[in-house]
Amino acid sequence: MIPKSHPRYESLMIRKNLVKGFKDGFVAPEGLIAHGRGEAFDYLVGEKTIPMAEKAEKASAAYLLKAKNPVISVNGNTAALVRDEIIKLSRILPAKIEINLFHRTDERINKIVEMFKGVDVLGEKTDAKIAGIEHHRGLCCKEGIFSSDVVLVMLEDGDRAKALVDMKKTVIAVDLNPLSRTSLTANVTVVDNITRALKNITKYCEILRNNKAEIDEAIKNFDNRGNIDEVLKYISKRLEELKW
Ligand code: PTJ
Repeated sequence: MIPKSHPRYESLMIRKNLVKGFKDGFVAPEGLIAHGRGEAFDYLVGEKTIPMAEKAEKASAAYLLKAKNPVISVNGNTAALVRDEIIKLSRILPAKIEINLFHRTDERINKIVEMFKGVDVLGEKTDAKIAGIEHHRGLCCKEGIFSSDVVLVMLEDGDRAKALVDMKKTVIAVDLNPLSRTSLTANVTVVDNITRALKNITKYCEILRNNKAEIDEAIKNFDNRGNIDEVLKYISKRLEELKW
């Protein structure tokens, strides 16, 4: 039992949920390693939503609200950590949900479908392929990711992010590592923990949804490369301040 008074309660609970997901068979063992990398970067931003992430979250909401066929891509880690938030966001927009796994097995797919029971999810059967992607992440659905105009990806690998951008889709990536290939390739990079990012994107969808002018403004004012540069400056400054 982890007491609520523990100074690292939230972080320990996230780990606990991922380990449970792993034991239940839908989080890949590699997902635990990927989470460790994310945690390290979360330390660097102070385990909170920094202003540049907030700006990217607002821009993400604007792109998603403007989209004709937005899709939220789900993998093992996101199913374990933000299933409820994904469902909430998909209803507000509305957006389709598609399961897309790097370490794809029928067993893991079925378990994730079961976790989303009662909600329409794509990805159990695939009928299209993303050009240039040889691994399982390339398998997708015609009515989902394949024909989408805006895709929200979390804990993504750089290959698919690039392939989706090459397909002229707007790629929104949530990734704590501002230097990952995904972060540098996406159209909107949210350097924040998925546990905070999804809530914030949903919050901005609720704020912006009836305000076309503000949606256009949020998109116009957003410069992804400039924002990543600001994240890197923020981290450097923070490290300087922490020196003794
Ligand atoms: O469930 P599957 O089979 O699709 O596999 C999923 C994993 C995560 C194993 C797969 O996508 C993978 O290997 O991802 P990578 O290439 O390790 O990339 C994960 C990225 O997400 C890294 O840059 C991490 O820093 C970042 N990350 C990890 N945890 C979080 C995170 N970003 C935001 N929030 C997190 N909680």
